[in-house]
Amino acid sequence: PIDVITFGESMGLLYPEGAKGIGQGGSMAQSFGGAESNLAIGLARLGCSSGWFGQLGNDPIGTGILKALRGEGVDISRARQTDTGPTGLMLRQKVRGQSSVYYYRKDSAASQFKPEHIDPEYIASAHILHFTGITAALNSSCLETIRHVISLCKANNVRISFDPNVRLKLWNIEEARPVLLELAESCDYFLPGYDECKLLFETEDEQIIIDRLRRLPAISVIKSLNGSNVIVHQDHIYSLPFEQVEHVVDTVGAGDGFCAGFLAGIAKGWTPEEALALGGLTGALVIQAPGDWEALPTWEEVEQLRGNSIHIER
Ligand code: KDG
Repeated sequence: PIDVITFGESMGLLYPEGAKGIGQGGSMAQSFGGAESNLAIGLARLGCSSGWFGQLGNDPIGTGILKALRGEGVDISRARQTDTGPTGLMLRQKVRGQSSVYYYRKDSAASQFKPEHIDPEYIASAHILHFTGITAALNSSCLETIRHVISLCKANNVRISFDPNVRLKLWNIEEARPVLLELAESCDYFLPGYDECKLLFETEDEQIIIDRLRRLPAISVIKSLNGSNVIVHQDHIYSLPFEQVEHVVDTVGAGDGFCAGFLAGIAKGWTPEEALALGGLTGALVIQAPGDWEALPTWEEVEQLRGNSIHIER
């Protein structure tokens, strides 16, 4: 069995080195990103078993992503490289403190993922299956693939974790809302950000948002509500203030880092409240360095940072 299996689109990532913006000359640094592979790396570093799958192009970027994931200890036995499209790319820059992303992912290999590419036995081998709303946004065959995976999870008692990861460059909120709410109904762990809750529930009212989350079957975790991360489950609400962060370098990947820590805690058999503390720590570490996943901590680093306070192994 694998603690957490996830799937989605991973892409090459290019960002300017130094002070120049995209299109202004100068050199670009190479990395890769993808919410789901970020999460899989985070889990592996925290000592959990994790698997990632999806389609990549038969190109050096795709090969590099697979090598890096393998090197991090992520199981990629079901990941595929195909000739039907390239590996997607994203360019990112930070200008005057504001990050922007430019996608080059239309018709990518990942976007051609279909239900028949899923290995049911692999899905059944997971304790937890995680996906994000980014995959749902790609196109209808990717959304159908998610629905197929959900039905396999339900048939095999695999718990489902879902991060809506609203990306308004991929679809508009009117298209996204019904789909993401449908997926939220079918998961066991729903992991939205507070800003995403506002978009999904069409309100700025904190109480209404909490009431809507209470009606979901899932344990919901609101990432980032007034300086805290908050668990909402029926009548139970538990709020934990953010970790102190001295210097925020790059907030991209913070949500994935949080989810990795939270699910690592759940996979280790901790309570959601204990898992929330680990998620808060891993999310806080990611934003103190550039890149989406590079600063994700190992379990040893977590122990060093925390002394014994987070050591709740059962
Ligand atoms: O969550 C961080 C992601 O935004 C990044 O890694 C890229 O998956 C990504 C996307 O589609 O935006």
